[in-house]
Amino acid sequence: MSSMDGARVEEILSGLLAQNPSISPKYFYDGLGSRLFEIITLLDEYYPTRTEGAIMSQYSAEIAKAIGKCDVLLDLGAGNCQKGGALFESLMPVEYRALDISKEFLEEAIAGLQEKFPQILMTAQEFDLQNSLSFPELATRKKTFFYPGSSIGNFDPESASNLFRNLAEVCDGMGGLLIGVDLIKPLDVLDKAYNDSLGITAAFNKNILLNINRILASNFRLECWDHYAIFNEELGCIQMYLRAIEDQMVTWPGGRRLFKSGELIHTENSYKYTQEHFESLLISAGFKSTQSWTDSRQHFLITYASFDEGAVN
Ligand code: AVJ
Repeated sequence: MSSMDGARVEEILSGLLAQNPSISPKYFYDGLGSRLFEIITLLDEYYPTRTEGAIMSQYSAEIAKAIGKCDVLLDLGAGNCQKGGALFESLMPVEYRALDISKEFLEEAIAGLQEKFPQILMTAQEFDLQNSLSFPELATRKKTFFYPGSSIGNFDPESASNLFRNLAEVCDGMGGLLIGVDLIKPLDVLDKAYNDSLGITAAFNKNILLNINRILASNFRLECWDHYAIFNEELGCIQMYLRAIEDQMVTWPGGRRLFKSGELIHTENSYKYTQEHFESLLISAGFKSTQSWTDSRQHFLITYASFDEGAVN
């Protein structure tokens, strides 16, 4: 076991053994989980990905104009680099850096993009956004960060704020952040998006236990757990849990835990914002201005936060 694996095991165990057990949503994305998420994005009920794509393509010229000359484009949580690559035509960055928690998809994706855009310098970097960002080698360069998909929704507002502060600092008065976030909307729309009729979100949620079994050599049994997703109005987020169907003992080398029938393991928070709240977080973090774009139903928001005093919307 590498030290990295040891740290992962520690993190997972402390979540599983806590009074209110939890597993970090980053453990959703093993090979199967990443594919299940891709299927979620194809569901009628799951509006975010499709809506974000429509806003990005409808306003691509305005977005490119707001960003201006793009030197280094840093893609946070790049995955298959599809969304980052879609910006190349309009932004034409000098350099593209794809960051993600796993390098697995990155290198292949970059190889494909490099063929289409040989003039752009492209690199992949393994990175967990729970850690703070710093790019000393890019100190004098104008940096445009790209964080699409409402991945920011997995952070609570205070942690989101800290990430924004970190990004504003790294930008050092130049460039900015282009970010997609899910908006607060009628409950039934939210509910359907996380309780889809095909049960893909349920499979996505339960698959986290298969991944944990692999990492911990634990013995979670999927038939003993139900998917449970609910909007927490107080916090403003969708919360996903796995609910024990019956009393059960789960064991792993060196430990075990009894889960009582009905007990919950928290697997994800997905925060939703109003435009006003989201923009105010960015401004408080140090960005000078924001410009936002949304769809006609106001389901999703794209914001560019920058250091240009002019770009007020
Ligand atoms: C990738 C975090 C944006 O919160 O909607 C989809 C993940 N979870 N269905 C989201 C997810 C359940 C997704 N994010």
